[in-house]
Amino acid sequence: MPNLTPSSPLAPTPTQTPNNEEKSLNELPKARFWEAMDIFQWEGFWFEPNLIKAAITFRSNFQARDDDVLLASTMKTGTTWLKSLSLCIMQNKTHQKYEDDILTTQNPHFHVPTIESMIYSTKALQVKLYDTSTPHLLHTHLPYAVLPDSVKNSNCKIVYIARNPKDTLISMWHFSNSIMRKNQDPFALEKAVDCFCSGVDQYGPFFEHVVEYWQESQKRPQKILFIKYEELKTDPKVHVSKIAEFLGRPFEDEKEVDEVLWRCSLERLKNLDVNKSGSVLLNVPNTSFFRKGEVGDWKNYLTPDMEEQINQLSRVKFEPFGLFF
Ligand code: PAP
Repeated sequence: MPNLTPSSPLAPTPTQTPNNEEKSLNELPKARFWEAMDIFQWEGFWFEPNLIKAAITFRSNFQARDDDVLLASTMKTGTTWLKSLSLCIMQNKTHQKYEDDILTTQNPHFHVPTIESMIYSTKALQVKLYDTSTPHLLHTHLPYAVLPDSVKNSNCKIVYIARNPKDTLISMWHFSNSIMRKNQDPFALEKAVDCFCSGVDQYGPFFEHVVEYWQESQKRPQKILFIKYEELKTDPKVHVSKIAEFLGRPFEDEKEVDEVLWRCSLERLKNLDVNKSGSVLLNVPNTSFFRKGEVGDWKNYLTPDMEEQINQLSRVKFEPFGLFF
């Protein structure tokens, strides 16, 4: 049996008496994810049940301010990096001393929580989701369609980070193996590819998630900035400056850009004490957010058939929208 504890963020929490919400959850289409846990299809996407409940609460209660910033992504596309960069940009305190650097005090997922995963926080978060007295910097993995109306209709800004599907899948495979199959062999890659391609995946289908935000960013470029992990890797100064300008906090000079990029570099974050141990999310070690961070690592894992399976989907799902990776 997979080593899933009931308190894992990737595992459903047992409930004693089903209430109406849980009964209606049970009416949703259900599938087995990685032969380990049940996920449910809600609003066209697949989630573990606790995340659906959290998303419903968020959608019904959140009041966005015009100066809020919402980061968005599907899983393993560069969220940790984007959270770190945005924290530095929004704080605009890059000249602070090393010991005052917010990234040295806690893992980025503590400072910029993923809204629907806040239920799994191991620490008392400083972010008060439903308090509108100050602006928020938040993140979500939720698809665009289920965001609260106030997020869509206010002037709050959204930055979405996307990554090429093959590296996303390989990153997800490593991450999920480390969380869900700690003392077991890795889940068969062929099966993981099938889950990914069929869309029956955490926050899947991947392609639809990306396309929704892409289309919205095309319609409303002032509202949604769509960035690609690969662009950030190959031309970091240009793209981090674009994020800063979009957020209304342009860098003053090149030194500042270099400083932010250095502070948020994978090598540096990986080696900070706060990220080398502990966990800010139940059963998710902070170390699991930092691996290789390379473009093209999929070549070390995918067979030509798997590659073609994913390329074929990209051609059908992305290219008609002018989206290429
Ligand atoms: P999440 O969805 O669980 O939040 P996310 O941060 O989106 O994870 O993705 C993790 C990937 O980003 C890892 O990629 P890899 O598995 O291919 O190595 C991780 O290494 C990479 N990553 C994390 N921090 C950074 C960073 N500062 N710069 C570049 N890549 C990073």
